[in-house]
Amino acid sequence: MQVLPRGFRHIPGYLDRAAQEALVEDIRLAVRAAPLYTPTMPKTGKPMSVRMTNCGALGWVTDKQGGYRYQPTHPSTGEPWPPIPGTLLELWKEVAQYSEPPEACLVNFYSGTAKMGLHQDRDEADFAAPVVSVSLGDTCLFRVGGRMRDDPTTSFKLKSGDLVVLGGESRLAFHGVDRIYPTTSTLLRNGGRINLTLRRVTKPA
Ligand code: MD3
Ligand code: FE
Repeated sequence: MQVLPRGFRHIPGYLDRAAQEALVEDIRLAVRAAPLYTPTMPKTGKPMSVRMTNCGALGWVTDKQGGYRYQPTHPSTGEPWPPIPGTLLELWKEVAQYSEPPEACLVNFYSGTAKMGLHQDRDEADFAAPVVSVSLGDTCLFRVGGRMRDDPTTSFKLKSGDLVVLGGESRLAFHGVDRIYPTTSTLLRNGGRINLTLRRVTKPA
């Protein structure tokens, strides 16, 4: 039986092709200022297969020494993260149903063989705010479960232009990306998948 946590919304085709192309250009500019880097797991130092960067006042990073955290600067360049593109701030206003703007936009880049293991997003101080995710480029097989690691999971595909809003009970649901389907989109010249996640990190005053 398919069980999706309450507050989970998948909106297929939210962004049309022109909006996706414009967003890719915004992300290319951001990546020029804040290059993709290879994050490593806490304690083991094992590299993740997904490469990452961020936009916004705070960015999510991980490495062997410091573990999972948010910080205001890029781990290699030491520079502040570039601003979150205006179109993403507008998109948050449209779908988040949350009064304050996001503080972080994590940019995940998946090559054809990259994946992301089942995990919870729990490094934020404010779980009242949703996580909003935008998919660009190749289709992926995505999995979402419940609040406990062993809860049953539901799998489905996320395509270029799709949005996922994780609010309410779904905010702390376990989730992951099992695989990428190469050559399923023509959006990115060299293929692969970009996922953007918008997050509120601190509690508003
Ligand atoms: C948040 N990224 O960066 S985003 C991550 O496609 C991450 O790159 C995935 O998980 C990606 O942390 C998935 C969509 C998503 C789906 C379910 C969630 C984010 C979620 C459930 C709870 C919180
Ligand atoms: Fe996540």
